[in-house]
Amino acid sequence: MTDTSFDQYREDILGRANVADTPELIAYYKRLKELGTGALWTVANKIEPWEPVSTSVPWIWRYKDLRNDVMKALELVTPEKAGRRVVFLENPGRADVVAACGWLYSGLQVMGPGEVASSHRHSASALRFIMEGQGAFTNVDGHKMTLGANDFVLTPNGAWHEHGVAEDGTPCIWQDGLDIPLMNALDANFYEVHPDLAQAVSFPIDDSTATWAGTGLRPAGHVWTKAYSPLLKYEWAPTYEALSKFARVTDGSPYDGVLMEYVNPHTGGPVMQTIGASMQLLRPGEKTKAHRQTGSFVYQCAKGKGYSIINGQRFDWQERDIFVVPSWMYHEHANASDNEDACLFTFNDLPVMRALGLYREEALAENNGHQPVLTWS
Ligand code: GTQ
Repeated sequence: MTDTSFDQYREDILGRANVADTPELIAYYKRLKELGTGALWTVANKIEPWEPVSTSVPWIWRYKDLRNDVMKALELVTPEKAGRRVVFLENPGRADVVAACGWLYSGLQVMGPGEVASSHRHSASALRFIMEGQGAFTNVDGHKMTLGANDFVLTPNGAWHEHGVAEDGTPCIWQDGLDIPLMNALDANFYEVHPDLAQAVSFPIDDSTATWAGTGLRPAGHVWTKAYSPLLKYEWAPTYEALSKFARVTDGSPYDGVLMEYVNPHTGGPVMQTIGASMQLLRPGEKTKAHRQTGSFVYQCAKGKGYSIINGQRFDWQERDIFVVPSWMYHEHANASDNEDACLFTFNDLPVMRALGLYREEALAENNGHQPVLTWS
């Protein structure tokens, strides 16, 4: 039996919609449309597929292709006029909702020395992953933080935030990640500009890491009631050190190598309510097996080089390249170097999947867990 005839057979015996058009039915559908209605059996198989069918496509944005054009925005618009000077990443299947993948937005923000983008807050949860430049900072609810390459910083929903670069800094580019499309899908997106355009720095610089980043320690007597992590910045050096140490004592996951999640030190849970993030290390020459998950994933290569096979398509990546894995698509990763680690930063919507009881994962059973490569880019 071919695949198509098997699907037909399943639909015939398992009660899936399978109604052939007749002139009477076509006239009936027309009439239903006039009434602002429709016959469920004409759309049932589409709106209730056997399993998730993402309209997002696996995709890669290579930094060598984007960098010059992102820098060019420095000359073309000011942060005052643009609000945020950002080149967003548009998934070809999600242009209508300005998503990089699923319900996740991503963009590359660029700022020059001495520039500041005005303070605002919104329902969308946001994060930054620093790509290059010296002197970047962000101020989140009065907590000002200095930022360096591969630092991961939160600007949680409802928190005032503004970004900038010190006078003596260099042009900085960082990746923004937000759940703007999800907030819009839920019709729940509010946006507010700070009454003073800039907010005060209310705490000592980098107080969040000084207070909450102690390994295995938490500040005695500190009360934290917000739904997101009190640790707002996760620096690269301790992150890489944690991964390197863990790699000495674990084989890691067959699908992800050595993967560690950024967590809220207060709860041990994800950093924000809707967005989770992790960093994974692939050892020299390591090749993982394929699995698939409900959830959308936006990756940035933070170190090294390699490739990922996503839904049968191979994407070669190196430091600063960004690629996406849509929900329920098989993916596997490989480190292409024989002597250097490769590290992949990821943000995702797993906290939403888990909170709603929708999280699933499945290993590829066939072919020893590896996908055949159908296309290569
Ligand atoms: O910095 O708050 O790329 O609100 C898109 C929307 C960045 C931000 C983006 C935003 C921001």
